[in-house]
Amino acid sequence: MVQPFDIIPIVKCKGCGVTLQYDDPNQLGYTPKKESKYCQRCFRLSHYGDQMVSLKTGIDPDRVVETIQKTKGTLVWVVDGLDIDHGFMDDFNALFSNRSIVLVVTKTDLLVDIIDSQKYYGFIMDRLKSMNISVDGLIVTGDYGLDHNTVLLDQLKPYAVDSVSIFAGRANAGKSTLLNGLLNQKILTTSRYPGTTIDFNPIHLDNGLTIIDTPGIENSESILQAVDDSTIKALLPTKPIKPSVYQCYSPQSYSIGGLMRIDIVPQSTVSIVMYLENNLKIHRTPLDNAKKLWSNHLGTLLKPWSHREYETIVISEPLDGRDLCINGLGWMSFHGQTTALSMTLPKQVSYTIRKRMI
Ligand SMILES: Nc1nc2c(ncn2[C@@H]2O[C@H](COP(=O)(O)OP(=O)(O)OP(=O)(O)O)[C@@H](O)[C@H]2O)c(=O)[nH]1
Ligand SMILES: [Mg+2]
Repeated sequence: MVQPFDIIPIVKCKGCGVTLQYDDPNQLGYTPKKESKYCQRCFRLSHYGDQMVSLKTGIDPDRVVETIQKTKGTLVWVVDGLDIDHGFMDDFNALFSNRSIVLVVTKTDLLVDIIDSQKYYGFIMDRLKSMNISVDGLIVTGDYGLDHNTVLLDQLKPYAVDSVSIFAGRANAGKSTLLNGLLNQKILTTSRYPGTTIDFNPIHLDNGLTIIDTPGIENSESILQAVDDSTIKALLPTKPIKPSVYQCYSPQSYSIGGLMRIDIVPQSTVSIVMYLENNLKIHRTPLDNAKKLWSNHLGTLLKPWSHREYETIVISEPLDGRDLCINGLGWMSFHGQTTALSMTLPKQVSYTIRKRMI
């Protein structure tokens, strides 16, 4: 017979929403202390920034979407302001129809040196239109709008028509950071790595409202999925982006570390402005030397790099006046006509071409 003291209640980690367990240190949710409110992984992430387990695994994106669909409430969709293009799933509005959706754009403090707030706001509105995404409200956080908590709450109020608000979005968009700001307390675990929040994590507020932190929806076509866990942070900007400008007069190849390479034959002059993590090294070489450089130096001089196979994609669409956005990496802006342009990047990493942001 089961004795009452054998019944262990299900307790969730306050930091990441995972069910706590006390038996297996190698599985998610482990904590050695029964009275602990946080799992060991959250404790270590918060105190030592230590990864413990791969943060790219374990959360099934379809399950996250299904659970959001089944949960009644206002959807607060959080998007990383550096990568609006890859912040949504295909058919976004069809996935989340018949509910109020507020879009919150984060990390705009990283854009302060390159675009002003009015232009940025206009850019987002345009971009949403061209991606066929419609939302009921748009809030731009950080340096371009507001500081968290009270202001954000006030801005959310008109749209948060339900007593429940679900904060969801791609992994690493800044959902848990935003909620900590809104709560004015560091309750939820945040980290530089995608995949920090493990399960749905409701927080009941004194005023009767509930806000729910959710696991980020993994972006399988992001370059972050194509590199080792230890490399991820080298790709993610933490300081305002400083663009680097290149003038291309003759056939040239530009390698971003060993992550990707872009080969250009200009018609006359092409200027390229790259918006990437500031410490990534760009190697420029005459086009006829590019193949040799890659075969001799990928992973040594050219790093960070990917263990995945690479593929070369010929871009026939004119890029003059356009941005080429690489999923998870950043974007480059082109001015001037090219005769030929191709890029080599790890397989399954997606890209978009859009009207220039700046
Ligand atoms: N500069 C800057 N960094 C931010 C901002 N918001 C979040 N971050 C950083 O982005 C990283 C990810 O933030 P999280 O809050 O953990 O993101 P998340 O969406 O909850 O991530 P998952 O739980 O993995 O889906 C952390 O390093 C944060 O410090 C912001 O507005 N500006
Ligand atoms: Mg989170």
